[in-house]
Amino acid sequence: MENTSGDNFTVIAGLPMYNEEETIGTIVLQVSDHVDKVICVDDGSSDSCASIATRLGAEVIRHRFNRGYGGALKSIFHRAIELDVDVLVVLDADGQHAPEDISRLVQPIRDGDADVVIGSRFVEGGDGISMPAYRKLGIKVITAASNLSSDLGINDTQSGFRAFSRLALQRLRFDSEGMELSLELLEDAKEKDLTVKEVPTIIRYDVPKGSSYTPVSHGFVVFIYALITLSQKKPLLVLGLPGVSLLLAGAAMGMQAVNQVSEYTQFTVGAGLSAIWVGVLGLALIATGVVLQSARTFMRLLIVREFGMD
Ligand SMILES: Nc1nc2c(ncn2[C@@H]2O[C@H](COP(=O)(O)OP(=O)(O)O)[C@@H](O)[C@H]2O)c(=O)[nH]1
Ligand SMILES: [Mg+2]
Repeated sequence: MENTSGDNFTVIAGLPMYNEEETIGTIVLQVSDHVDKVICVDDGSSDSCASIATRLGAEVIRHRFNRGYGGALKSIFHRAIELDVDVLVVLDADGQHAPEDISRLVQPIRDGDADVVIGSRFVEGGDGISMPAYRKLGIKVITAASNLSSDLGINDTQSGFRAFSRLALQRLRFDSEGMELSLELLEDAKEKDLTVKEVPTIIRYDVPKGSSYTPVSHGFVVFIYALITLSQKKPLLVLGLPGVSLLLAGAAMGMQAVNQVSEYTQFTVGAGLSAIWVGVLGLALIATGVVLQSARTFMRLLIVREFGMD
C-alpha cells in the first residue's frame, strides 16, 4: 500500500456507508488527504454512493444485504487486519465527523499511548454543533448506565469517530450488529487490557442526514444493552435491590394484615396472602441474585486458574 506519511506507519480510514450519495464524495476526498487508503462499506444502499466512492479512489466493500452498522464495522476490521495496517480510523460517511481531526486520533496510537482512541464531544475542547439537548441527555444516561456495570471512565461512549491500533484490531471481538456495539467494543477493550483514550473533536448535527437511527431507537437499544450487561456483571445488585424492596413491602403488608386481625378479630385472608406472595417473590429474587453472583465469581476463578487471565 502506498504510504503518504513517508515512514512505514500506515493509516487507513473505514467508512460505514448507507445511502450517503449527498456527502460521500466530499468525505472521501477530504479523508484521503489524511490517510493512506479509504475503505467504504456499502450495505445494500439504493443510491449511487458506492459508484461515487469508487470513482474517487476509495475501495468499496459491498454487502449484498443490509447488515447494519456493526456488520459494516466487522468487514472494515477484517480488511484492516488483512492489510496489516498500523491504525484504522472509523468515521461516519454523512459529514458529521471532521476529517482534519484524524491525525489527532492517530497521534496517541503513534506515540504508543493508546490502543483505542475516541473522538469525544464531552472532553475539554470537544462539542456537538447544533446537537439537540435530548440527544446529549440520552448519551449521558447511556454512559452513566454503562459506567455502573463496567466503570469504563469514558465520557463519550456513543461517538462513531474512533481509531484502533493493530493490537486493538487483533484483540477486539464483537457480536452486535447495531449501535449497541459502541458499548460492547469499549467493554471488550477494558477486558482485554487495551488502553482507551479520548481526544476532543466537534461532531456536527447540521448535516443533511446526520442520523439514520432515530434518537429513541438508538437510545433504547443501547440503554437495554447497558442494563443487560449490568445484570450479567452485577446480578446481586440488579436482582437483590428490588428483592429487598419487595421483602420489605411484604413485611409491611403482613404487619398491616396482623393489625387488622386484632382490630376486627377476623382473619383477613386476602391481605395476608398478598403479603406472603410479595415477600416470597422478594426472597426468590434475592436468592437468584446470590446464586448468579456466586456462579459468576466461580466462573472467573476457574478462568483465572485455567488460563491465567482475568
Ligand atoms: N454499512 C452501513 N452503514 C450504515 C448503516 N447504518 C448507518 N450507516 C452508516 O454509519 C454511519 C453512522 O450512521 P448514522 O445514521 O449517521 O448514526 P449516528 O450518527 O451515530 O446517529 C453513517 O456513515 C451511515 O451512513 C448500515 O446499516 N450499514
Ligand atoms: Mg451520523
